[in-house]
Amino acid sequence: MKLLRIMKNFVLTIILTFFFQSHLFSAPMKMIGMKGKVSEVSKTIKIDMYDNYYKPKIINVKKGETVRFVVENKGLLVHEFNIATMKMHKKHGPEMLDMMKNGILLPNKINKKKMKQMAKMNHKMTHSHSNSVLLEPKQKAELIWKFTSNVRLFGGCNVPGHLEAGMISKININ
Ligand SMILES: [Cu+2]
Repeated sequence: MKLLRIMKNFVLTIILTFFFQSHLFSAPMKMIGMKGKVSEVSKTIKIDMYDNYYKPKIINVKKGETVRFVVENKGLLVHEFNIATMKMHKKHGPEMLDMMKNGILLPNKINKKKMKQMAKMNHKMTHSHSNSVLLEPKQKAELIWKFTSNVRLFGGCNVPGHLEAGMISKININ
């Protein structure tokens, strides 16, 4: 009887684990907001990237607001501006490390050709998340994001070592 109960608990644990994992996979993106529409942009915020920090350090937005981020890399290294929770940044780090190990991400260059080749085998290597931009020195890009909740977000760079070095800006959602 005891064995049966253990078995039951084991099966239940597995079911619950699958349920929560599948739920969590879809949850983070909705939680942090969504890709915004150009027609709904109500504010433009300029983000300058340096080695290894952003200007500004604090970003103020409102809940429900669609913001156009104009991101410019003024540093000498490749940098990312990724809107995410701290937990998501931590998870994204290893993906970037993989890109570096595969020669896609070089200190001051992105090997786009290799990125395309690798993407056929592993979609993570494309790095085309709607909540981030990855830029070479002197490159500029726009990111339109709609903030839909009060969750604690950070603009961060997940190029290995950069976040730890201070390449992170706090996003205040009021
Ligand atoms: Cu960086």
